[in-house]
Amino acid sequence: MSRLVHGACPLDCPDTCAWQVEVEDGRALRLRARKDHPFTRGALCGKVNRYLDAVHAPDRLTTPLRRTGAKGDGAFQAIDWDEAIGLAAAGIQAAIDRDGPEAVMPYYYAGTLGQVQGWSLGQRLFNHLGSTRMLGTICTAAASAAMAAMTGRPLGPDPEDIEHADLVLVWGANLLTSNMHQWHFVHAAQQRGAHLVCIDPLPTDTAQRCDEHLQILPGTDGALAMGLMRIVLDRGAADEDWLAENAEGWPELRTRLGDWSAERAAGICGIDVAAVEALGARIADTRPTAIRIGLGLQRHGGAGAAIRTILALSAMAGDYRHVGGGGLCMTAGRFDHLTRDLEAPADLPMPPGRTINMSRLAEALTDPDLAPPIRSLVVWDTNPAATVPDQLRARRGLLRDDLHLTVLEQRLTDTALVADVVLPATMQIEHLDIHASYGHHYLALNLPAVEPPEGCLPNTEIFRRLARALGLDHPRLHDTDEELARQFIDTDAARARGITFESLSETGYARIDDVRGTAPHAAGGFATPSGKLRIVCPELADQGLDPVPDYLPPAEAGDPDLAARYPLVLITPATRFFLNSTFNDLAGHRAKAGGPCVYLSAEDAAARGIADGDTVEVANDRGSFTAPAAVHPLARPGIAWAYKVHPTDGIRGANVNATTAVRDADMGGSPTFHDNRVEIALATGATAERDAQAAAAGD
Ligand SMILES: Nc1nc2c(c(=O)[nH]1)N[C@H]1C(S)=C(S)[C@@H](COP(=O)(O)OP(=O)(O)OC[C@H]3O[C@@H](n4cnc5c(=O)[nH]c(N)nc54)[C@H](O)[C@@H]3O)O[C@H]1N2
Ligand SMILES: Nc1nc2c(c(=O)[nH]1)N[C@H]1C(S)=C(S)[C@@H](COP(=O)(O)OP(=O)(O)OC[C@H]3O[C@@H](n4cnc5c(=O)[nH]c(N)nc54)[C@H](O)[C@@H]3O)O[C@H]1N2
Ligand code: SF4
Ligand SMILES: [Mo]
Repeated sequence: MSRLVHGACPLDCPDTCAWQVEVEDGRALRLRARKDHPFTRGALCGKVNRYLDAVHAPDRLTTPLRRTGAKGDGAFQAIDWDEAIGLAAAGIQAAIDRDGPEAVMPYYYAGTLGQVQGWSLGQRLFNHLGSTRMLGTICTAAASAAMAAMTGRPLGPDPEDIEHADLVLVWGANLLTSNMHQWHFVHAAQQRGAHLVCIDPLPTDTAQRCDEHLQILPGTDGALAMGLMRIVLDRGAADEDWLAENAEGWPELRTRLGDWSAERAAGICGIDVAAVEALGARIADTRPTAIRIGLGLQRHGGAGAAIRTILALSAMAGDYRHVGGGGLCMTAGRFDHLTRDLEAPADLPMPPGRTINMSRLAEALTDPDLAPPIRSLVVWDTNPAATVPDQLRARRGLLRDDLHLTVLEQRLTDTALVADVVLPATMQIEHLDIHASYGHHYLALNLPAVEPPEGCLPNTEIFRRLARALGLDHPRLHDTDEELARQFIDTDAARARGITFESLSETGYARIDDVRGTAPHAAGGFATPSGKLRIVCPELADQGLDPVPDYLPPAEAGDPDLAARYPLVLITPATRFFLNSTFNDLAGHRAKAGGPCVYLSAEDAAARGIADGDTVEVANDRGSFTAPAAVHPLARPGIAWAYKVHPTDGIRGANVNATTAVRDADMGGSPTFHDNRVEIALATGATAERDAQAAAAGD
């Protein structure tokens, strides 16, 4: 007889799907998406349908490893857990003894979004040591900072209510790939007659399904938003009453719009004036308009400014008055009242430590002037050797002989391959966790469904053992997984809604609020001191930023001098069958994703003598990678793209991040992955290869 165990998808995806694991005789047979979950709606995505392939993969890490050869040789020896924990602790202690606790740095991200396995005991341990703190910027920092300034926390309409909008702008988001369950609600609006507009430099599958596609130049979103606002204003459609009551700083923005016109916006965005005018008129006339803001548009130099202008557009058009109207980027702020931070409990002593921006890892590991240098890096839930900007420099840093690297992993990733000690971690169906979401309003509990393979431990147990080995016995470093999950929802608001560990064990998931079907910001309700939306943010002047929302050009994409040397902007967005680098070494996922590939327009290909399928080199001053070229009929000249993050097949290989820059956007210390200039040329030998193929075909 099989049984069903409640769980949730752990991946870094806004959808946080609820599933049940079908278990028989201690073995997981199947994952079933919850049909009754209003966001999951009975379907997992193509990647996670095959999650059990990863759980059962024969090459999964199931024993701790220690490096035996030179760094990066990839030669390891299996060891037992006592020795492994001893080696990891010795690496940390040696760094502390030599240069103090700041010579130790934890490095983690959202390999799992689970609060217990991802965001609890590891952070507590390093906070308690007084180590270097990591600024977690790699994904959403610019958007988060822009929203912190304007709305206090990420808030907006309920993503399910977008079905009530009559005009939907899908702005810098490839929903069908990276937020596929949101599409249901956008499509429902379309079926009701709503007009869908995709704003994206690339001809994505989502763009093809919308009614209209504005294929703007990368990093010019702020200009488009300013132009659209000017049109709405000129048509007398600014919602002066809502703005007077629920926003701060509209008069300053109204004045600023005097500098803008449809022509100016169209010129900067590289699109027809008529398209800007038509969309402006449509927005002026359509309530509610919803804007689903993706994270792709904030991987540029002017990212924070762009997000601010888009939120200002929703505000001035009066969309927050209406059910389903207004700008929505992330839902994280909805969980604040109901959940607690597990990383820094009040009763745990935490000596101060310096902070290093995770997106600048390549620099931090190779900067000869960094004092103290990082001598011990402990990595969990992330694969920086593949996913950080300036990958080749980061890898040089990771290979430093005087750096001790401990990696907690499920698989032998690019980062694990260069580690001194590898500690095998459990997977989602084997451990306990609890999940909030950044794309909807439901909590989910993930109960262990099966025993882990012998040799794998949950991250939390690894950190408990590491604390013990370092002689640290504070009780907050030794809370059990269940205690941690209970602490996360130990709030009056959760209790008031009847949400407890016990209730979640019964139901698997729970709705956190009653926002659905309401207009939560009709009368303000933002997480700012006044509850109003802050259009003008005077304190930003201290950071050299404009307090009034306005267009800020991208860094490389908008640099004409650099364009002379590197004429193509390379965008590196999400692909359907990997999640960042997760799953990229599994045969089934690789087969579906196809190999790495660089897309470019026919015009750009012809100008370089490149034919479809030719091996090309994509290069700039930072580095290069090679891949087959694919000529795309809808690609815009001047813009190329390659999906993140294909495997490099060994530690010497390069992926798209060999070309991306260590550079902060305007806000939040955010990286600028899509703001990247390159040149593309036939790879050495590619012409010979093509001739040989032609000759063979002719034989
Ligand atoms: N299948 C799959 N799903 C994923 C992921 C994955 O790797 N694979 N990754 C997950 C993670 S970590 C995240 S953060 C999210 C990311 O998901 P998204 O928010 O969708 O972010 P991206 O994939 O970076 O880019 C989305 C779109 O923004 C466009 N874009 C790039 N530059 C600009 C610009 O200047 N302006 C505009 N308007 N558009 C621009 C890109 O062309 C792309 O189509 O998805 C999550 N979901
Ligand atoms: N060029 C380019 N680069 C990008 C981006 C881009 O758009 N373009 N996007 C950026 C973005 S948005 C993000 S979020 C980052 C993400 O980059 P990463 O944080 O490196 O994400 P993943 O590649 O998914 O790696 C997560 C790792 O966590 C491991 N893991 C999962 N669960 C557990 C667990 O329970 N325990 C342990 N110990 N390990 C676990 C997985 O096996 C996997 O190897 O990449 C960034 N890199
Ligand atoms: S990756 Fe996203 S869409 Fe796929 S199952 Fe997980 S939460 Fe759902
Ligand atoms: Mo991300």
